[in-house]
Amino acid sequence: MDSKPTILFIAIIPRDYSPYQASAYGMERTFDLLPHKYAILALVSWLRAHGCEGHYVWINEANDEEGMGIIDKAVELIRPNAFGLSLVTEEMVSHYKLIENLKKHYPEIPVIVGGPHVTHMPEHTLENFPLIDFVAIGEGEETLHEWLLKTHAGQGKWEMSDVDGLAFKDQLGRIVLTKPREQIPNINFLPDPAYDLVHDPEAPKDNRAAFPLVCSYGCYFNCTFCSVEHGNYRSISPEKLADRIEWAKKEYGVDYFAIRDSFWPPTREWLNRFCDEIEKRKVKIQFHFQTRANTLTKENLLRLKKIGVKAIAIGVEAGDPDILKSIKKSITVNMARRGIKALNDVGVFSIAFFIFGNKGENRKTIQASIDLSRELNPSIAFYHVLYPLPGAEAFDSVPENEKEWWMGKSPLPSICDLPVNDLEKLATEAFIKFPLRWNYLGQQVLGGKLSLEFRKITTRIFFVHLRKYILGNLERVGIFRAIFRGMKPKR
Ligand code: B12
Ligand code: SF4
Repeated sequence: MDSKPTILFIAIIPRDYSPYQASAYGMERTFDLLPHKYAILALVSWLRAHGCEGHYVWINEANDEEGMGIIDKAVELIRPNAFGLSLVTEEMVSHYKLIENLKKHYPEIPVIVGGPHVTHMPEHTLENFPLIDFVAIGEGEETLHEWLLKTHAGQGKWEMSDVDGLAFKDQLGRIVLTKPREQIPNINFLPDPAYDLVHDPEAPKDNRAAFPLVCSYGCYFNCTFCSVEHGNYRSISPEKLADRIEWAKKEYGVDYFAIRDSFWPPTREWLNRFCDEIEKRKVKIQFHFQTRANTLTKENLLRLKKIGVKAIAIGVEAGDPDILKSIKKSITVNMARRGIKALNDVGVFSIAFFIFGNKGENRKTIQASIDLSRELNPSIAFYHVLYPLPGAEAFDSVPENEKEWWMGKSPLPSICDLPVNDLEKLATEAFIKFPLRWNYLGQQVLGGKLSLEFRKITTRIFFVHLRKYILGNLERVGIFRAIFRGMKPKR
C-alpha cells in the first residue's frame, strides 16, 4: 500500500447559510469563508504535517443528488480511508442523514465524527446515531492522526483501544471509551490551518471578504450558557498571529479579518505585543472581534483603532446583577457600563449581546436587560433567546423529557419562568425598539457616530427584525398564516 493515509471531510453548507443572518443584513461577501469549520482546516494541516492527507468537500443538503455526485467524484479521485465530519449540536440530525447516504454508497469506509457536540455526548451519539463508527472526544489532532494510521493499515475496532480520545462500539455492541486525550500544551506550534481547502484559486481577489482567524483553544471562564471546553485556555503568540495576517494578505489578497475567538485578546500585554508587531511591520488591516467587558482599557482601544479595528462585540448577557452572577460570567453591570462607554468614547462600532431565558429569568429581569442595553447605548444590541446546548451547565436544567429537543423530539425548552414564545417575542420587540429612541438616533445616527457602512448594516438589522415582528403578529391571524409562511426570513 503506497498511498498516504487519507481522510475526506464532508459538510453540509445550506445554500442560504448565513451566520448571524449576515446575508440577510446585506453582508454576504464580507462573510464568505465563515460557514466552513475552522476545525477541518486545523485538522487537515496537522495531518499534512504528519505524512497523511486530508481533503474536504461540501454539499448543500443531505439528499442532494448533485452533492452525492461531488462526493462520488472525490472518492473516486482520492480513495479515502475514512470520512470525517465536524459537528455542532444543531447539525447532528441533518448530517446524520448524510451519513446514512454515505453508508448506502460506501459501507466499507469508516465514519469518524468530532467537535463540541459529540465531545460532550459520545455515548449518546453512538447509541442514537448507530452508523457513526468512531467519535473523537476533545482535541482531535493527535487522535485523528493515530486513528487514521491504523485505519489505513487495515486495523479494525479491536486494535483502536490504545488510541486515546476515542469512543466506539466493540464487536459485542458495547461502548468503549479509550483513555481521555491530553490537550495540546502549546498551540503556537500547530501548523497554519489549511485555508486552501476553502479557497477557490479561480476566484478574483476579494478585499472585502472577512478572513477568519481563531487564536485560542479552551477558555478561562465557566459561563453557564456556554459549551466551550472550560479551562486550560491557550493562545497562539501575537507574533504568530501577525505572521498569519501578513501571509493571508499576500496569499489571498484580503484586507479584512474576522477574529472568531469566543474572546480576544488573551491579555492586555499580549495585545500590546500584537499592536507593536502590526505597527512595526506597517501592515494595513481592518478587523473585528468579540471581547469581555473588562478586558480593554481606553488606551488599548485607541491603539486598536489606530491599527484598524472596525467593530468590537461584548457579551453583556444580562442587566440584572443576580442573573449576571448566577450565569458565572465573571463580570458586573458596572464593568459592562465601562466597557461599552469606552468603545463609544473612542468611536469604535460597539455591539452588545444579551441572552434572554437564563435560569431564574422573568419579565422583570428581562426588562432589566432591555433597560441596560438602552442605557449603554451601543451602536447595536443583539438579544438572543437561550439555546441550552449539551455541554453547557444550562443543559442540566433542561427537564429529562426535553433533553433531546435538538433532535426535533420536542420544541426548544425554556429553563426559566417564561415560555420560549414569550422570550422570542420579547427579543424581537427589544430589537426593533432599541434604535427608536432619541438617545440613540441623536448620538449614533444624527451625531454621526455611525459611519455610512454601519448605518446601512444597522438599518438592515432593524428592518429584518421589524419584518419578523410584523410576520409574527400576522401569523397569529389565521388567514395570513398560509400567505406569510413562505415569506419568513430564513435562519
Ligand atoms: C469560530 C466559531 C464559530 C464560527 C465558525 C464556525 C466554526 N465552527 O468553525 C461561526 C461564527 C461561523 C460560528 C457559528 C456557529 N457556532 Co460557533 N464557535 C466558534 C468558536 C468560537 C471556535 C471554534 C473553533 O474553530 N475552534 C478551534 C478549533 C480548531 O477547535 P474545535 O472546533 O473545538 O475543534 C477541535 C475538536 O473539537 C476536534 N474536532 C472538531 N471536529 C472534528 C472532526 C473530527 C473528525 C475529529 C477527529 C476531531 C474534530 O478537533 C479540533 C482540533 O482540536 C467556538 C467556541 C470555542 N472556543 O470552541 C464556538 C462554538 C463551536 N459555536 C457554537 C455554536 C452553537 C454556533 C452556532 C450554532 C451559533 C448560531 N446560533 O448560529 C453556529 C453554527 C455554525 C456551524 N455550522 O458551525 C457552540 C457549539 C456548541 C455545541 N454544543 O455544539 C460553540 C462551542 C460556542 C458555544 N457558545 O458553546 N461559530
Ligand atoms: S461565554 Fe465566553 S467567557 Fe464565557 S465560558 Fe464561553 S467563551 Fe468563555
